[in-house]
Amino acid sequence: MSRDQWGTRLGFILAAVGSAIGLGNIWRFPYVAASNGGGAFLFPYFFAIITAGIPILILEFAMGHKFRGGAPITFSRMKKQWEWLGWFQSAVAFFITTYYVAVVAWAVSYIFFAMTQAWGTDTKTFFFAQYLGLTDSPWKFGGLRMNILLPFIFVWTISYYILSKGIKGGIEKANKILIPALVVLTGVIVIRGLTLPGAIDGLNYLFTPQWDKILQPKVWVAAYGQIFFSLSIAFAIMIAYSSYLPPKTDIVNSAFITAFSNHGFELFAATGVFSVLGYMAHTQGVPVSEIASAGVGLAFIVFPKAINALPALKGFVGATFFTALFFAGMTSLISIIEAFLAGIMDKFNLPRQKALNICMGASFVISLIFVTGSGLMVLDIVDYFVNNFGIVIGGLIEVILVGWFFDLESLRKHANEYSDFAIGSWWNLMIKFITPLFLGFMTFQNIIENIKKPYEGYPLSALLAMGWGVFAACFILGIVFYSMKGNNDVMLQPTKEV
Ligand code: MET
Repeated sequence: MSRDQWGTRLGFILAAVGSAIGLGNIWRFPYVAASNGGGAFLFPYFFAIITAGIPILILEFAMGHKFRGGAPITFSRMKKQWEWLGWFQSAVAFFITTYYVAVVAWAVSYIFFAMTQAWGTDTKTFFFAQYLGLTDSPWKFGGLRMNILLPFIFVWTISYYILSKGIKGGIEKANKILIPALVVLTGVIVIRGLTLPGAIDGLNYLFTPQWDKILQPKVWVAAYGQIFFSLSIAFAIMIAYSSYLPPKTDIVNSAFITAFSNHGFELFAATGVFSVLGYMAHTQGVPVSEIASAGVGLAFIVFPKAINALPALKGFVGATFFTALFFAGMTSLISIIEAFLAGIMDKFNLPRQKALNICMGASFVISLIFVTGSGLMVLDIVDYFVNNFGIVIGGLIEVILVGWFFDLESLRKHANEYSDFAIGSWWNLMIKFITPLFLGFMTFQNIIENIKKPYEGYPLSALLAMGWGVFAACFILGIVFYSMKGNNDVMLQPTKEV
């Protein structure tokens, strides 16, 4: 079987940007920043972009491009046993998919709610009680929520359709439409936000550093976690996407364009969100910090409230915001499914359609848990553990293995081969020393903290099963898939020398 390929380099960049820009930028970044000291978060955030985000993105583009496979085949071509890490990262991607799709489905519902402000004045009760039917424990599922099931199936169906059309005809095409549309929609929110009174208070909150917070390891781990999540690195996506690149490709430039577009967009979208929050704080006479600290509910509770407070065009601005969230989520969702789909297609030599049915079938079944009354709590736990441990530790192992037990220099040469500007040895320094040191130390601290103090006060049994358990499941799935008999002999030989 010949490997699928992107139609154009622009198509690849749009798809990579589409993967990077997602719920993480619009829904996650504002609340992670807000709960980690607002402006204080930005310093570790930029530090993590430079020391880890961009270097790892270049690394993954170079790896996928050179070894032409999804994460498992790529790692196995570097060293046979490393295939395990590829499966570990694919498992992380698999679990993220299961809850990511639910949040995209909420966004779809909220497009409609926004039109008439169906959420009423008490947006919190509406979201938690009426919409999610939230129970009082992660273990109390309370049955499937039919109101969520409909948009949920809608989102799954679109993803299935796009992915079944392949790389060029599906993913590339979808991104060519959705990404420009997303930029326009977000632009509308930013313009509306910035022209509201009080906007500046929201921006001040986001951009004023509170230096006392930055000594906490948890802020740094959250920053690294956010960078990895936001750039879609260390969980199989970018390796898979770059494996579909034509041989002569400018790797370095593509990585920089992807990273700058993603973080530029992240701050752009946050400008819109925080200026609207600033306006709301202004009208209610409360500090922005009070409004912004709403955790996962920021986009679905606080933002609707802010829409209610707008002087005009509430339906239009609200629907625009949630459509943006929907589009951003869709382009990321398809990338994360492609991440483990590529691994399955490679290893078992399956045609796309068949592999897609297996992969999406399995994630669909598990994702149903997020359509129940305890969905939000399970999501909060899984998201926290998968990001702060799964992604971060997968990334840590990746940089240690590749930096110390592989010819890193050969990857730098490969990345530079067709690139307009070459990366210097600073890159080796980041991959080999800076990232593993920082990430290793922070992760260690964070593990200790989490053992001492259970996350968010959830019952220990739930944290063990849904948090640590999912993390352990990624390890086990890694071993299981690694040991399965597949197309391994073929896997040792790159299909094409590049
Ligand atoms: N990069 C994506 C985001 O920021 C997340 C990974 S792909 C589901 O939302």
